[in-house]
Amino acid sequence: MAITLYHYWRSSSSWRVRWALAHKKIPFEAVPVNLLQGEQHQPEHRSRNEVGYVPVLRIDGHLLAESVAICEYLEETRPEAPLLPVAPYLRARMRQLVELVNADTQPLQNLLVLHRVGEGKKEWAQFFIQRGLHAVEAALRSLRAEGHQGPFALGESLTMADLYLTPQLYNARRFEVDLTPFPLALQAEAAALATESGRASHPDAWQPAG
Ligand SMILES: N[C@@H](CCC(=O)N[C@@H](CS)C(=O)NCC(=O)O)C(=O)O
Repeated sequence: MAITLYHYWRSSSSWRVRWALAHKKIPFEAVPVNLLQGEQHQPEHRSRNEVGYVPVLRIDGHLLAESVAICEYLEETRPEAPLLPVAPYLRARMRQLVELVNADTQPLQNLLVLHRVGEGKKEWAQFFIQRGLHAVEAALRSLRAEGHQGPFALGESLTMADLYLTPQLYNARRFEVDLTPFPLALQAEAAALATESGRASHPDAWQPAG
C-alpha cells in the first residue's frame, strides 16, 4: 500500500519525517500543504490533523500525526536502518534531546504562535530557540563527558536526536540566531548533513521550483 506524506518543504517537523523515511529507504508520495497560503487550516487538511499541522503520514491504512509518533511507528514497523539506540539509557538521552526540540523549542516558534505574538515575534523566537539550544548543548556536553563522543548527537550513528536537532538549527539560522555558543550541536549537524538521507530530505531538495 502506498505511503503518503503531507508536508511543507520548509517545515522543520516535516523534514524530521522525510529524513526518517529516507534513512530507512521507504518510498513515499509527497503531497505539499502550503503553510504560507493557509492550506493547513482548510477542512481537507483539518480532517487529517485537527490541530492543522504538518506532517501527517498515511501509512498501513492509518493516518498518523505528530512526528515523534510517526518516527517511532516507522521504527517499530520497519526496524531496518534503526534510528533509536539499543541501550535504554541512550534511548532516554535521545528522547531528552528530541523533547527539548519537539516540546520546548519548536512549538514556541511555529507559524501559529508567532502570528499570535505579533510585534516582537523575531526576538520572541530567538529567545526560545537560544534557550532550547543551550539546553541541547548542555545535554551533549554531559554525554561527551560520559564518553559518548560524536560525531552524531549520541555517538557514531545517526539517531532520531539528529533528525530533530538539525532541522532546529536550520530554523535558528532563519531567525538569525548566533550559533557560536553551540559547537557540539554544530558538530552533530555537520555529521548529520553529510549523510545521504540528510541531503535527500533537506528543505533545499524539496523547495518547489519557481
Ligand atoms: N509536534 C508537532 C509539530 C508540528 C508543527 O508545528 N508543524 C508546523 C510546521 S513545522 C505547522 O504545521 N505549522 C502550521 C502553523 O503553525 O499554522 C510534530 O512534531 O509533528
